[in-house]
Amino acid sequence: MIDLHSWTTPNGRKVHIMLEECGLEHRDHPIDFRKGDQFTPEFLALSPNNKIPAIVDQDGPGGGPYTLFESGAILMYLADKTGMFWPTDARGRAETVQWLMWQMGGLGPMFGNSGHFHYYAKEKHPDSKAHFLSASQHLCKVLDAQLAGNEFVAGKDYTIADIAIWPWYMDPAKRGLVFSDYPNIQRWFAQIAERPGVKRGIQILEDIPRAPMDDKAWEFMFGKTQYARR
Ligand SMILES: N[C@@H](CCC(=O)N[C@@H](CS)C(=O)NCC(=O)O)C(=O)O
Repeated sequence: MIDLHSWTTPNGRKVHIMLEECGLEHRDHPIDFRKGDQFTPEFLALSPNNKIPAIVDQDGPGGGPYTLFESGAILMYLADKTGMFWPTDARGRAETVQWLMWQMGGLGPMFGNSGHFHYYAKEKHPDSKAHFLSASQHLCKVLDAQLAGNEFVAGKDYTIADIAIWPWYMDPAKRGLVFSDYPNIQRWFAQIAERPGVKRGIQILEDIPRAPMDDKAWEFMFGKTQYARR
């Protein structure tokens, strides 16, 4: 049994999809960061960086509970645990890790910041908005070119690299991106959207009532509480 502590954002959803794709049993615990759930002592004990997702595998390595945070690390751990979506040959595995790192270090932060300046930022910073949009558009061009010659991100097989990237394209307009500019990404996105495990994964925690995006929520997410020393 895996205890999942998460929310319906791209970093959360990649783990939700992986759990469903692998057929792993899980109990879901919502962390609504508009309510400040990410700052409870119980959650910080699992995820000291106050970010979702975190998991506790009740049947961890060597037996007993094992806690892990950082979505990329969780995907690799679950892939190791199940042997799924993780090529066994050295070349295939390195390609998968390469694109996973590309997502974790590049696409995630750039899309997140582009979303921030298009959607959440209280003050409009045209330079910041343009900078993160250009960086995101650049990453889309790189991915679109990769998918022009490959069915999946790391080649012919569906891997954790696809699972890590896919949820970031669920709402491209929120980040200022025009999806039709990237036809190969659109083809890949539509193909993966049809997978039953993906359909189930994106339903996880969807029905939980969420707190409104008001001043209190903004303070938790981007104000003093977010950056307090703990
Ligand atoms: N590198 C981390 C990023 C996690 C992350 O940024 N999570 C966001 C939601 S997508 C979060 O928990 N935000 C709540 C907060 O910052 O307080 C990962 O991939 O797990």
